[in-house]
Amino acid sequence: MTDTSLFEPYHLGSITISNRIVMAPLTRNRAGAGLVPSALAAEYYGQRASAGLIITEATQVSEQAQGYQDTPGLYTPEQIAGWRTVTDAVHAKGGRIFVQLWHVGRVSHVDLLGGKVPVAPSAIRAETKTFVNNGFADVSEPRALETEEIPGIVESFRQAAANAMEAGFDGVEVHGANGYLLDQFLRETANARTDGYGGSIENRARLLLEVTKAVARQIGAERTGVRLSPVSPASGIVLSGNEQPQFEHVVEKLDALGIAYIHIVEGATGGPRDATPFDYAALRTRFGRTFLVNNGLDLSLAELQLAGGKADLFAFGRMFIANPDLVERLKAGALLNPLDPTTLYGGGAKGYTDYPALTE
Ligand code: 8OZ
Repeated sequence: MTDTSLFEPYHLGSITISNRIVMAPLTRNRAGAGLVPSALAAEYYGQRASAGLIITEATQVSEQAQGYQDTPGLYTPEQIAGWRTVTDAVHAKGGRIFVQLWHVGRVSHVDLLGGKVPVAPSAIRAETKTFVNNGFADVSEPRALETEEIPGIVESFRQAAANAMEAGFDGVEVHGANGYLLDQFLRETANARTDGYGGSIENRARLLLEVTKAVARQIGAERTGVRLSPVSPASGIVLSGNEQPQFEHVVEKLDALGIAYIHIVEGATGGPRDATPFDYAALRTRFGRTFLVNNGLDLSLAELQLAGGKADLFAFGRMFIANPDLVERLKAGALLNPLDPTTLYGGGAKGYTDYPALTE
């Protein structure tokens, strides 16, 4: 046991963050025309700059990568400029911010893709819905990516990582979780490929590792993190029972790439932490640098995990939506604002930038 505090600085890669509390990536569906983050986004993230680290909402690496209405991108000059206003707002208040880079794969709809069909490891539709045309709809039937198309996917992540540096981000988190493209490749239930990207633990991990390597080469391994959700059924993922060896392999290989952190969603994303047994300590022992955990944490659980050496950093999601000054509130033992679930996705300032801080 150690007596380290959540509220003291921590060295993450080559930066120092002011505490061990991280704002988790949170989709809010409020991007403006051209899928550019709005002025409100700069205000929203700036309000939350006392987090040790902010990880942005999932952000598309290309047009093909979009799966929901009004989620931002990082592949046009306008999007880069929009994100620059966000990173400036956070840095002006002494905060640090990584962008989460995202390709949704099969979790999309033809109406979001200019009539094109979503791409996936295999032509297996997910039993899940997306948000499109101002309502929920079943995701479209996907098509399997040709082997020749895979380098283009890797390149889109590399280019978006380069764009992230231009936009002033401190680093990049590769979204390998929650049933999106890279996670789809990891799963036997979504990936039936017979080329080098399917058919074995090593092959299913290949795309995630190629993407991470390309991002790390572009911006530095010390600025690169990866998010994983080993046993989450998010976005229609069907578990196979073989998650333990699959994810142990992934983490060993990520460790060898020298990246700054892995970010583990424990249990079902936004749901129970322990519905499916999984040995997270076996991932921690395979990774030499920062271990960031998330899902349904509160202050006492985070303190317990820190004291027990189970993780280094702790990401809070819903609590950060409702409490811009979450770090100060946790430190003071203050009451927390309740979350308004009706304003999570889409809309404007209401439920976005109007949650009060303690001092207001
Ligand atoms: C909620 C709604 C839409 C997308 C994830 C990017 O689960 C998401 C997401 C969450 O990682």
